[in-house]
Amino acid sequence: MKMTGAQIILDGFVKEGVEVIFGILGGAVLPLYDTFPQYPQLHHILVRHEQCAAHAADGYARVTGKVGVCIATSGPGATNLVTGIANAHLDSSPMVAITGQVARPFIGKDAFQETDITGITLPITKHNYLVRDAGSLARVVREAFYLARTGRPGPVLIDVPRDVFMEQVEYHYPSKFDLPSYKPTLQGHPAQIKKAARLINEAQQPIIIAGRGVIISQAYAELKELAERAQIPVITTLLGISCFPESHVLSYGMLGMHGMASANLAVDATDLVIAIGMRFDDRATAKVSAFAPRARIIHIDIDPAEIGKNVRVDVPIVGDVKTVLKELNKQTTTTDHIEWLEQLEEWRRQHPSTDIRDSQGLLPQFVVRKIYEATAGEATIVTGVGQNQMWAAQYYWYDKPNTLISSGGLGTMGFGLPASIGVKVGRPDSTVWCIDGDGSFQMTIQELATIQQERLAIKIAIMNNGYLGMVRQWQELFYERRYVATPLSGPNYVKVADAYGIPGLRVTRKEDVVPAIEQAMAEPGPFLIDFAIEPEENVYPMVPPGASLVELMEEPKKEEAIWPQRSTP
Ligand SMILES: Cc1ncc(C[n+]2csc(CCOP(=O)(O)OP(=O)(O)O)c2C)c(N)n1
Ligand SMILES: [Mg+2]
Repeated sequence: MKMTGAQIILDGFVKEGVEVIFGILGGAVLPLYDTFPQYPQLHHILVRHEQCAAHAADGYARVTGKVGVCIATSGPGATNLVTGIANAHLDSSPMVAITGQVARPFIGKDAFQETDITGITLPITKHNYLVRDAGSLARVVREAFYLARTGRPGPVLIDVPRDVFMEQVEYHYPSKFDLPSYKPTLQGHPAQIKKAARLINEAQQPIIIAGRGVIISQAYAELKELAERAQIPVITTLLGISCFPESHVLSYGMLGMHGMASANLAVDATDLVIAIGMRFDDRATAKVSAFAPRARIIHIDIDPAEIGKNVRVDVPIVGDVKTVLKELNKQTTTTDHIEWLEQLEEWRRQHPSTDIRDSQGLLPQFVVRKIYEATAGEATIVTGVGQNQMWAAQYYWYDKPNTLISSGGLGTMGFGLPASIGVKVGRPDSTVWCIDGDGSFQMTIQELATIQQERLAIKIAIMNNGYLGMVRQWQELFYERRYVATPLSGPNYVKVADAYGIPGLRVTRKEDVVPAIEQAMAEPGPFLIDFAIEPEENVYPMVPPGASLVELMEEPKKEEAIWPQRSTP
C-alpha cells in the first residue's frame, strides 16, 4: 500500500495507541495537519504556545503512563518546544515530539524558519531523528515510541522535512525492529539482589528512599510489601511523593532542601539506605559529601548511568524497580525495628514540620490543607515552581498513587497550567487542582484559552504573594533582604479568567477559603481562585544551599534558632 509521509506518521500514532496530540501548526507541518481529518480517532488539542504542547504531553504521560505526543512547526515552533522537552527529559517522562523541518533541498541554507532542532535537542532527548526519506518513517515512528516508553522513559524527537510529509512510499508498519545498542536491563542481577537482601536483613536502622521510578514502574504494592515486611520507614523524593501512602505509619515524608526534619535526620542517622528509582538529585541529598554518612547504600535503578553518579553505592542493582523488588521481597525476612521507629517518631514530635501556625493573614499552608480536606485527598495536584510547589508537596497528603505532578528536575516555572491540561485529558474523572505561583502562572497564562476551548474542568489556585517568592526567600535569608527584581505585579486574575470565559474569585480572608474552594468544586467547568496569601511567608524546613541535610532551618516564628546548630566546614 502506498502512503504519504504524513499518513505514515498518523497511522503509526493510531497503531501505538495515541489518542490525543498537543500542538500548533505552521507551514512546515501543514501537510501533516491536512491529513488529520483522515484519522478522526486522533484528538488534536491546539495550545497557545509550543512549550505548553510539550508540558501538556508530559502531564498526560505522567498520569497515563502512555507516551505523550506533541507537534510543532519548524524554526520558532520547534525551539519553543525545547523547555518542555528538557523538562520531560529530566523527569523521565515518555514523549514523542514531531517537528516540521524545511524541505530537504533547503536544509543547511538558513532557509525561512530553519533551525537545527536535532542538534539543539541532542542533549535533552533520549534519542532524536532527522528523517531524510519517507521510506524510513514507519521504522522511525515505531522505534521512537519504543524508545520513549521503555527502559528509563524519556522524550524522543522526530524532525520531518516538509517534503517528506508529502512523499509517497510503499508502507508496512514494522512488526519487528532491531536496536542492537539499546537493551534495557529489567531483571536485577541475582547476586546483587542476594547481597542487598543480606544487608536489609542485618540492618538496624534502615530507610527506604523512594523516587519517581516507583511510580513509573507501578511498584506500589512491592514497595509496600518491602516496607511492611521489614518495618522500614519510607522517605520519598519530591517526585517520589504519592508512590507510598503518606498516611501510612511507615511514611516519613519527603527529604531534601524542603524535606521534613524527621526524614532528613533519619538519613543522617541511618545505617542502610535502600534507594529505589531515585537519582540522588542535589535538592534531595543536600551537601553530597555529608549524605547518609553512617550508611551503606543499595541503589535500585533502571538506568545504569545513574549508578555511582552522585553518591558512592555499595550494592548497585540495575533493573526495573517492580521486577527487582519482587525478587528482593522473596529474600527479606520479617523484622521489626522498634527502637529505630521510636526514634523517628520522637524526631517527628520534636520537629512537626507541617504544623500550621495560627495567623490573622491568609497562609498558603492553610489553603493547601483546605484543598486537601475539600477533595478528601482524592485530587490530582499539579504545581507551579517555587514556594507554591513546596507547600503543595508538604501540606497535601498524598495517599493515592501518582497524584502529585510537578516539575522536579528542571524546576520549570510555567509548567503547572499546561501540564494540568494534559493531566485532565489523561485523567478526566479525577478532580485536578493546579496549585500555582503568581509568577509561574504568568509564564503560561495564555493556556486559559486552551482550557476554555477544550472545556476542561481544571481548578486553579493561584498562591498570589506578589513575589517571585522562592527567590525572594533566598534574598531574605542569604542576601540581607535585598529584594532585587522579585516584587511582581500581575493583572486582576479574576478579570483575566473572566475574559477567557472562566469564572473565578479572589480570596483575601481566611474565613473565605473554604467557601471559595467549595464553589470551585461545585462548578462543572474550570474555576480560578486568586488567593492573596501572606506576601513574605517562607517555606520551612529549609536546608541552606551548600549545607547538609541536618543543618536545617525551621520556622523561626516557632523557634528562633537554626536547629540543630552545626558548623559548615
Ligand atoms: C522558567 C524559570 N525561570 C526562572 C526560575 C527561577 N525561579 C525559581 S522559583 C522562582 C519564583 C517563582 O515565583 P512564583 O511562581 O510566584 O512562585 P512562589 O515562589 O512565589 O510561590 C523563580 C523565578 C525558574 N525556576 N524557572
Ligand atoms: Mg509568587
